[in-house]
Amino acid sequence: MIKDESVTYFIADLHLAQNRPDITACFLSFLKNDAPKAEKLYILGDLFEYWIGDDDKNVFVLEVASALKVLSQSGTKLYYIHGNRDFLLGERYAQACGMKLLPELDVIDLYGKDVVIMHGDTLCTRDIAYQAFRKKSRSWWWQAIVKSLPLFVRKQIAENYRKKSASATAMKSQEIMDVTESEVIAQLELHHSQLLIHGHTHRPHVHDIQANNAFAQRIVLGDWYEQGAWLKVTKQSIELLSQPFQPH
Ligand SMILES: [Mn+2]
Repeated sequence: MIKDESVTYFIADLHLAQNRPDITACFLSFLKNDAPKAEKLYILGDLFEYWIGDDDKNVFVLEVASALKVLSQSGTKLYYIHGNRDFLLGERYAQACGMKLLPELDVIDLYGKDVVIMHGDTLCTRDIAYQAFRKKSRSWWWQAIVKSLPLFVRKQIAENYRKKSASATAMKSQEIMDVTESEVIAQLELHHSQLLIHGHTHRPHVHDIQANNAFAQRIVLGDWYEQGAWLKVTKQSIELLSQPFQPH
């Protein structure tokens, strides 16, 4: 397929899981039919519902890797930023997918504009308990301990964590779960940027804001629980798009 040199896609929060074949089917169709048109595809975290290590090789994750690899070999450049669910996704799996791992915050040149990209969990500064866990779980010692555990133990921990996380999320207010506006502005000003793109909150929207004493925007990507969702950026336009799941 011919690449459109001036199209870039952004996706996040697919939460791919073996028990959700409808999401996987929609994603594989996106990789085959839509993504090849773009010169670049940025995956801004939570591609998977959870990730316990690159050594957890099953048919499901290998199928996703090979579909991404086909896309990268067709010439679309793939970039990946970790989410809060799949932050243990490593260099080995990224290579199998043909995607480049980016730092948790990156400033990219998007058709002449400096744009800040991230998963978005670091913007939710009012969620003190989560930020404390995040800090611990990104440390080398925590990751070394977890990676040394046998696969079945890590699976158990991930299952327990998901259950705990779901009940903790249900308890927290909508406000705590959303980004802190002042943190958004602080990041835009720190990086001299007028556009921030992130996922995580599952509230797709283009927010018009003010930063650096000028017009700025914060774009939130949609999740894939009910439909496929991506952001299409060209030299002239910015568009949040979605695609319904195929009936089966
Ligand atoms: Mn997330």
